[in-house]
This record gives sequence, C-alpha cells and structure tokens, in this order.
Amino acid sequence: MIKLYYWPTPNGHKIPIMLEECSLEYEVFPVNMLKGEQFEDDFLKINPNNKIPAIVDTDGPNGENISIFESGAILLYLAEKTKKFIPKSPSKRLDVIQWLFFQVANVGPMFGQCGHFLQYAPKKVEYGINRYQTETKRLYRVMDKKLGDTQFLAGDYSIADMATYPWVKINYFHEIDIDDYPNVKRWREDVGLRPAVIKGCGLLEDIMKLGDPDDEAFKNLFDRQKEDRR
Ligand SMILES: N[C@@H](CCC(=O)N[C@@H](CS)C(=O)NCC(=O)O)C(=O)O
Repeated sequence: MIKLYYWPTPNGHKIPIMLEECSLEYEVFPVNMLKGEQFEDDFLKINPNNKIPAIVDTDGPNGENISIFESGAILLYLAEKTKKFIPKSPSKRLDVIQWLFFQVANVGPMFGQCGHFLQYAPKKVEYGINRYQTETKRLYRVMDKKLGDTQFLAGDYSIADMATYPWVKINYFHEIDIDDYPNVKRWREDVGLRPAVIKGCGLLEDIMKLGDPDDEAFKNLFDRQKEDRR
C-alpha cells in the first residue's frame, strides 16, 4: 500500500497520475499547505524539506516501509517498482531520466516563479516577471521543438510526461498562450485525454483554487519567517 502525502498542486498531481496509470493501491493523506501542515513534525519525518508530494510505501524494498520525497524521485521509484513508464534499454531509459530532470530542475521551478511573480507577489516586480517569463517561454520552445520530433517528451509516454503535464495544464497561471506552441498544445491534448491523468489531476481539486490564497495561506506559503519553523 502506498500512502500519498498530497495537496492538489502541479507537483502533487504527478504522483496520483502515476499511481493511477499503474493501478497501484493508495491512500491519500492531505497535507494542507495553506494551513502550514507541511511543517508538522510527523510530516517532516517523511519530507524534511516540508513540501508535498511525498509517499510511504509499506511494501518497499525487502517488504519494509520506505518514505520518499521529491516528485522526480518518487516517480522514478514507482517506475522501477512496477517496471512501467520507463524503458529497459539503457539509452531510452536515459532519455526519460533527462526529460524528467528537465522538468524538476527547470519547468517546475521556473514556471512556479513566473506564476508567483505574476499572480502572488504583493508588488508588480517587472524585473522578476521578465526574468522568469522569458525563461518560461524558452522552456516552452525547447519542449515544442522536441515534441515536433516525438509524440511524447522522451519518445513513448513516460514518467517525464507525467511530471511535465500538470505544469503545462496551468499555462494560464504563468500567462503563456498555448497556441504559440502548437506541438506542446497537441501533446497536452493527447496526455490530457488519458483517464489516469484526468483522475490524478482531479484528486481533491475542489479544495484548492490556484490564484486565491487568503492571508493565513499567504503566510504559510510565502512568509520566509517560516524558515524558523524547521
Ligand atoms: N522539488 C519539489 C517541489 C515540491 C513543491 O514545491 N511543493 C509545493 C507545492 S507544489 C509545496 O509543498 N510547498 C509548500 C512550502 O513550500 O511550504 C518536488 O518536485 O517534489
């Protein structure tokens, strides 16, 4: 059984997509990051970096409990456990790993910062908006070029697509016109039709609407003083 520590955000969605794709049994433990639950001691034992997603697999290596944080690491773990959505051939496998790392090191942080400066920053900071949106557009161009050559990011549908789709799904958040990237648009439509993707992205979706955190949520999410809490 997989225990999924989760909140409905793009990084969160990646994991139920994979769990659904693999038909793995899982139980959801909401970590309400708007209320600061990511700082609670029990959760910090699972993710010392106080972020969702995280999992505990009660049937980990040697049948023992294992806890894992960082969405890319979780996706790789589940792909290795199930032998699904990552190819066996070393070179194709490396393609998937590269595009997975492209997401976790580039798409997530840059789209996230771009959205933050556009939607949440208390003041309009043109420098921050330009810096992150320019980089966001560059990343869309990189994906658009790749998706002009292959159907999915690393050839066949893989954990790299599962990691990237939830961020491209919310292009309104980083204010990107998807029509400017026709290959990304085609890929987004293909991936978005998969039942596991629909189910994964829909998990607990009603309880959070992006773009509208209240004062308490703002404090828990963006107040740097929270570093004192770790
Ligand atoms: N690199 C991490 C990023 C995870 C992340 O940023 N999670 C956000 C939600 S999307 C979070 O939990 N934020 C709470 C906080 O920073 O206090 C991953 O891919 O798992």
